[in-house]
Amino acid sequence: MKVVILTGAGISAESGVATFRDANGLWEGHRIEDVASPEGFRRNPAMVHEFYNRRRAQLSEVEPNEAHRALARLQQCWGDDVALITQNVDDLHERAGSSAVLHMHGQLLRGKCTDCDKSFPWSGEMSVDSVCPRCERTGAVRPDIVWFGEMPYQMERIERLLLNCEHFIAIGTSGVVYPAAGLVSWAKQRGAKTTEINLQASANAHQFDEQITGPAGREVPRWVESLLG
Ligand code: BV8
Repeated sequence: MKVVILTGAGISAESGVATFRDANGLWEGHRIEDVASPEGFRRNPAMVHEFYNRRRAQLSEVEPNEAHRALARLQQCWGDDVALITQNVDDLHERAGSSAVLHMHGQLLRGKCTDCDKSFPWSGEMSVDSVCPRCERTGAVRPDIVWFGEMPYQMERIERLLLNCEHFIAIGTSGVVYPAAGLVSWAKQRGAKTTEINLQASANAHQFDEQITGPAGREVPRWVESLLG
């Protein structure tokens, strides 16, 4: 049974991490396009660094919830038959015990250098004066996050996973951002069963065979128990 899981901000909501929708397109008073785009970063790098520094710092104040832990259990029981793709940039899946998490939109706890193009772990503050740990250039370090207009990570790997996927499940995502929101139709084309767990129907709910409505913290453990028996 090949299961491919895609998670979004809704799986971390009960851990206290703000979702994009709740922010109504405004995170901490900033427009999304000003803080999550290369143009926004070019225009005002200090503001974008501050925005990500606050979110990176918040990671130490939040904990994984029962939904993250249930997916880690499923991975432990079914091994490589389960693939976990996330749009989230937090580390809650890893801290719940998940492995091989595919962060298609990057990670808060990583930086990358616009000069040498290397990516590296980064846990503290980042600024326009940060030094690249690989090439030692100053002022070329940015969050290793996929911004709007940038190519998501690991798309070839994700396409291969969907080729022989038997069950695709989307958890806590509004289904408005592509190509992530398009994964369900790739899975359907390959004959996979498609399930969505969400508080409410997402923008692409019509593409799912099964809709499980409710908070991820309650519904994901139930779904995992239904698989593990
Ligand atoms: C690309 C990192 C091309 C940033 C993110 C016009 C039409 C279609 C597409 C486009 C278009 N114009 C531009 C595009 C492309 C664009 C796009 O799709 N735009 C949308 C807005 C129209 N996409 C891109 O730019 C992507 N790149 O296309 O590149 C390309 C090709 C070749 C070469 C170069 C480039 C890149 C997109 C990635 C952007 N980065 N994140 C950061 O985090 O700081 S996106 C970000 O928002 C997330 O990662 C996620 O992907 C997305 C949406 O967030 P969700 O996770 O879905 O969360 P949201 O808040 O929206 O929803 C929460 C859901 O949870 C809700 O449904 C809610 O009901 C539910 N929920 C809440 N609480 C709970 C719950 N469910 C269960 N339990 C709960 N307790």
